Amino acid sequence: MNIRKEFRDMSNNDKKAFTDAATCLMNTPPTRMRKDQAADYPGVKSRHDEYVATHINMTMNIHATADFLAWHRHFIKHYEQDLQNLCGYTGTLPYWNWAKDASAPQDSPLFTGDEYSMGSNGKYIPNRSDTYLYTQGVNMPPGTGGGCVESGPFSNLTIHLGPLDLPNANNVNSDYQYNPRCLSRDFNSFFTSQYNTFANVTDLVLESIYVETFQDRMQGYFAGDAFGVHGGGHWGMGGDAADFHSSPNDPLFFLHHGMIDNIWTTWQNLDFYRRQFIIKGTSTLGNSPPSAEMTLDDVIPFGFVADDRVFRELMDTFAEGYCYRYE
Ligand SMILES: [Cu+2]
Repeated sequence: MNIRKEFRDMSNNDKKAFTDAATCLMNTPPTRMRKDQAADYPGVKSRHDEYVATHINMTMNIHATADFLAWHRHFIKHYEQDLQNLCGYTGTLPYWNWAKDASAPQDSPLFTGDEYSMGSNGKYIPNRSDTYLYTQGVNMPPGTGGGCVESGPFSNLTIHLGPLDLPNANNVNSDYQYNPRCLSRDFNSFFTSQYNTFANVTDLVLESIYVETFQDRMQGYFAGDAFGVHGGGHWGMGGDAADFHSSPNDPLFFLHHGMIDNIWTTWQNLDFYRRQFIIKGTSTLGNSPPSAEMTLDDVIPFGFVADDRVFRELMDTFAEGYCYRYE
């Protein structure tokens, strides 16, 4: 049994081993993209980029779908395995319990910017105005950073893909365009204090009887809850982690989705007999364009990340090939 810990509960040595391995993956060449595909994916320069490109490619089929939770579970599980197999990491994937930092994520011990942190906030860019987010109908105030990650792990990083749909950014013109730049962050309590508190998590888990309610509310497709814990976390991190398509550019993506997976397992475990294999929905974002209801026998693709998997195999963290739990 592998135990996934909250990042702040790890020893300094383990924290650094994790961020070293995450950096290593960004310096490891692609492993699954064939040479003859490289011309179609000019921005894919590393193994890490294969995760980003796969997420870009599948964005409209893995969010607000039946397999949102399962797809991201397997995506981050494979990331954990790559850290171990390609970069000599002996630990497990940490998660970030943002509820502990919901009032001021920029002050979190995870982001002090020392060598045992997940890297700092982005450099503060003053004098920015609010941004209207059309999809959610929300006026977003500027966050506490906005520029490049300044210190600690990931501060000397060059990322290659995206952004595709980030407000106030130079978005790329084509999906896999090569766009070298620093990693940016912009922690913003406007989101986390509304959507990522302990009360948000408990209400989500305890009030969602049906999986469709649970997954919709988590992603914020719910009247009066425009972001949910999933969207609140992404926008609360800001910068590259807030780009709908290319958010896995920031290694923090994998800690955020660890927390999302943690919440899903908690919800499943409250009534495991009924919830272990319960799914609901289609394979297109919000069923647009309309598509068939997914079943547990469906084969789910993982692009450059991993082999295809049968949906049913992704439903239980104690199943064959998994065997992990959250502490
Ligand atoms: Cu995603």
